[in-house]
Amino acid sequence: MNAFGAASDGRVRCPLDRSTRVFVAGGRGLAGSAVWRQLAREGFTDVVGPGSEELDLRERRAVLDWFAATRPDVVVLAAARVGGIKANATQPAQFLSDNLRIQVNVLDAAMEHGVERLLFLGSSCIYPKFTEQPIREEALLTGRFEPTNDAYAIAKIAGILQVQAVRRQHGLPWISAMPTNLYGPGDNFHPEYSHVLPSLIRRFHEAKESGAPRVVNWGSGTPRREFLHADDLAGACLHLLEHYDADGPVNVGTGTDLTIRELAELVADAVGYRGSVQWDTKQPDGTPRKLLDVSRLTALGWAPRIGLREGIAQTYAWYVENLESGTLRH
Ligand code: GFB
Repeated sequence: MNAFGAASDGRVRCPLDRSTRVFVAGGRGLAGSAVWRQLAREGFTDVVGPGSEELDLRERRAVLDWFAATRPDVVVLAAARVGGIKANATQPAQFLSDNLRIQVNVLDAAMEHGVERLLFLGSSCIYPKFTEQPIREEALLTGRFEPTNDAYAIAKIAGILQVQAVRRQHGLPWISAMPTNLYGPGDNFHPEYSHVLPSLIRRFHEAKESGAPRVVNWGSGTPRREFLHADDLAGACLHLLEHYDADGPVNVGTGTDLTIRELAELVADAVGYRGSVQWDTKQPDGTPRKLLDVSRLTALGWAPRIGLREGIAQTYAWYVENLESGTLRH
């Protein structure tokens, strides 16, 4: 039996008081800003989360002091160093060190200051490179990682384990969620280091603007990926905080995937690019397929709402607007 008397599959009903103080760690990032918007939409009145210039979550003393002063009741840990395949492959030392430090500092501080409800966000890249598809939560640690993101995966797995350890040792109802590849407004559109979807939006947009007859994307175009809009992730986060209390992480995805080539066609379409598309097979493909089994989440009564075509169109509109107003992060 756990804190909320959950059923064996972790199902509970534990609504959060809308006046409770919620700390969204990483509240300026893609996932965290969506969680913040969701909480505001749902009537939460005391959401806090300083930007990294104000509080560097890698600095242990600063994090402990901030928790002592602010005393949040609930924490959504969406802060992380993230990036696409090239960022992960070329900066493994930072991905390992920054993510471990952010997590340990926030989780330790939350423990020390008696945070009762906490949601830790991991990633679908924690699962083995070659594993049965769709990937069930039980596949964790059953095989070798995709080498381009092993450092990030190990850091995220350490976070899952720390959450489980706190549950075991202190009986707190902390939980973890594993989102699939995310996209949406507020994403990073860096030409080299971002994830594939924002990279393609930028590349196709620039090609359209300059009248370039062709674009060259990375890899073979054959890997399959699943894409979840950040607003859907945010909905799932709140749903899990209010309906789930168990040890195991919960996959968060749409349950459907497509090839990178198909994704490129969708993006070209949304942008209105009519030139040709080529593939640079010297660039890494990464894991061949990464589709999450979302039955655990579905059984808890949650499903995504935003279709990929609609989500890409909305994200592209956001990109153009922010490009024109000079407010893009990259
Ligand atoms: O989104 P992405 O970088 O992440 O790349 P992963 C997905 C696929 O898109 C790969 C292809 O097969 C790339 O070769 N791709 C094609 C491109 N063109 C591009 C491009 O211009 N930019 C990028 N980035 N890719 C990440 C992990 O893996 O997934 C992270 O490295 C994290 O740790 C994230 O977990 C969710 O899906 O391959």
